[in-house]
Amino acid sequence: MNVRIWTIIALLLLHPAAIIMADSSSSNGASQTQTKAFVIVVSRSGFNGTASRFVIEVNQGDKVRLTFVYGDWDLSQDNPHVITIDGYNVVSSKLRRTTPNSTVEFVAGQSGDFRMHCSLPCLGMENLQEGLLRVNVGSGAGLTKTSTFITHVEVHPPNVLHIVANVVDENGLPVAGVTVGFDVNTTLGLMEVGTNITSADGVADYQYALPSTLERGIEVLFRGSGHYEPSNATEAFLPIVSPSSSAIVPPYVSGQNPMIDLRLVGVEPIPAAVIVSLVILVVGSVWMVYIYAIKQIVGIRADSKRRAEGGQEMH
Ligand SMILES: [Cu+2]
Repeated sequence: MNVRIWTIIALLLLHPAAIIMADSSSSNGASQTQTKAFVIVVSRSGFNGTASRFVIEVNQGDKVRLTFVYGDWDLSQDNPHVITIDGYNVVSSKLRRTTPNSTVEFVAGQSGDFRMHCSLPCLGMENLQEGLLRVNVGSGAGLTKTSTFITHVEVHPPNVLHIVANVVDENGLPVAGVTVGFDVNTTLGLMEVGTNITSADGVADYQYALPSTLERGIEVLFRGSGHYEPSNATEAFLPIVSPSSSAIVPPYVSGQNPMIDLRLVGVEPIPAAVIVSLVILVVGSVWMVYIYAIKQIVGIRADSKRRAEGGQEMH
C-alpha cells in the first residue's frame, strides 16, 4: 500500500509538468531582476528522471531558487544525495527520507555553464553527474562599471591572512554571484592564492596561510563578468614575523593599528638599562672631549705666557 502511494507520487513528480517554473519580477534600482524558481526531483535515475544532460537556463542577474526533492521513495532503503553546483558555491542539504526537500537561493551573477551534480556516493550517482546551470549573458546594453573595495584585512597569529572584499556596481548596488580573485604580492610578483564568489551583498572573503613573511601586499581582483566591467583594489599589510615567539601577538587589523607595532615588524623592544648606558656613554664622551680641549687651551696659554715672560727677561 505504502509503496504504491509513493510510486504514484514519484511518477507525478517525474512527469515533465512537475518542473515548475515561476517567474516573478521585482524592481531593483535601474535594472529589472527576475526570480526563477525550479523544482528538481533527485533520484537514482537522474535529475527529473533523466540520466542524460539536464539543463536549467537563467539570465545573468536573475535570482534563482532551486528546490531539490528526494525521489527514491520506491527503494526499500534510504539513498541520500547532496547536489552541488560547481563555480557557484551552491550546495544542497542532504536529501533523504527524513529531510526530502532542500531549497537554495542565489543570484546568477556569473555567465556561463556550471556543472550540477550529486557529490555524495549513492545508488545511481552516475546518473546525477550531467546537470547544468546555464546563465545567459545579461541582455542589458553596454557595460556596467564596478568598484571593488577591500573592507577588512587581518593577519591572525601565526600568519593567516583574512581578506574581505566588496564588489558594487556604478549605482552602489552589490554585484552578487561573481568570482573574485585574491592575489598576494610576493617578491616574484602577484600570485593568485584563491578565489571566492560574492554573496547577495556583493561580499567575498578569503583566508590564506602566508607561507613566508615576504608578502607585503594584496590585490583583490574582479575580472568582470557578462555586462560587468572589471575592477580591483589593493592594500598593504604587515605579516607577523615571529610565529614561534611565545609572546601573544595582537592581530594586524587594517585601519585599527595607527602606530606600527614594533612586535609586528620583528624589532625587539630595547631594555631601559641599555638606553641609560648609551646616554651615559655619549654624554660622557662629549664632556671628555670638552675637558681635553679646555686643558689644551689652558696649557697653550700658559706656555705662551711663559714664553712671553722669558722673552721680556732676554730684552
Ligand atoms: Cu546522489
